[in-house]
Amino acid sequence: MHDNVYVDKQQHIVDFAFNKDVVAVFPDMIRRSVPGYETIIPMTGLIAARHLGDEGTAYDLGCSLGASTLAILQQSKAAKIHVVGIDNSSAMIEEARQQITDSRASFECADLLSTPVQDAKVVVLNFVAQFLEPQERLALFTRLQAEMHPDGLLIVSEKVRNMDDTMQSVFDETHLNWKRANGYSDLEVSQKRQALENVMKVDTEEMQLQRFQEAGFNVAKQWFRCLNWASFLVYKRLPTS
Ligand code: GEK
Repeated sequence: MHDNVYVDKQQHIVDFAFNKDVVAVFPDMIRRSVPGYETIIPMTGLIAARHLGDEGTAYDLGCSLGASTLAILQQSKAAKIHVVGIDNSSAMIEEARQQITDSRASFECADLLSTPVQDAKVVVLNFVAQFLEPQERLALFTRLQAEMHPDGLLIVSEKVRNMDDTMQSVFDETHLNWKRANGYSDLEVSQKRQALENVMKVDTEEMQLQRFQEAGFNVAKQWFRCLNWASFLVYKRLPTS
């Protein structure tokens, strides 16, 4: 379904929420709004499935409709893997349950901040930490580090901002042009930007890498970047190749 959430002029732009209107258009919205999404999700599936091997549990925190969950399942034939999708939007979870019926997956409507990930070999946070309060982020990553399997791998994708003002403008402008090229009008772009302003507080790439280290992870590497969107592989201990 085509994303037309911000097509008409709105009197008051309410803060962005993952409600039923958004759920209906979500795959179209995220594909046309997040540069690199269509690379990051299949690669998440590939990397996570390989890391899980024959058995183990992966958590897809802030799973929305379960795109990363599905990508992992598609890349693994192992019967003994389990992927748990967590989201605090009941509209998202209901739809994910309808769409993904693989018995190796389960979905739960819960706050990821209070969801244990005991012994998880893989935890995925694709475009989610950016919606948490900045002061909650280090505590979350520290807890994930403590709870995950000793060989645990965290895959984190986020919108980032730049320390360099010139490049920030260049990337912002290019993103705007990309959204226009994807069929969004100027009105849709500006209304969505306003709606997101209060709910999305974005860190720099350097802040992300430093936080992974402070949380106790051993290795953190950015593996993908397109304009202001980046993805990181974060390991509890050095992986053996
Ligand atoms: C994808 N990962 O397709 N607890 C649980 N869920 C939360 C919380 C929280 N505290 N805060 C936000 N969410 C997906 C895309 S979308 C990104 C993730 C976007 C959920 C929220 O309900 C929404 O479904 C998701 O995080 C963010 O790869 O729309 O830009």
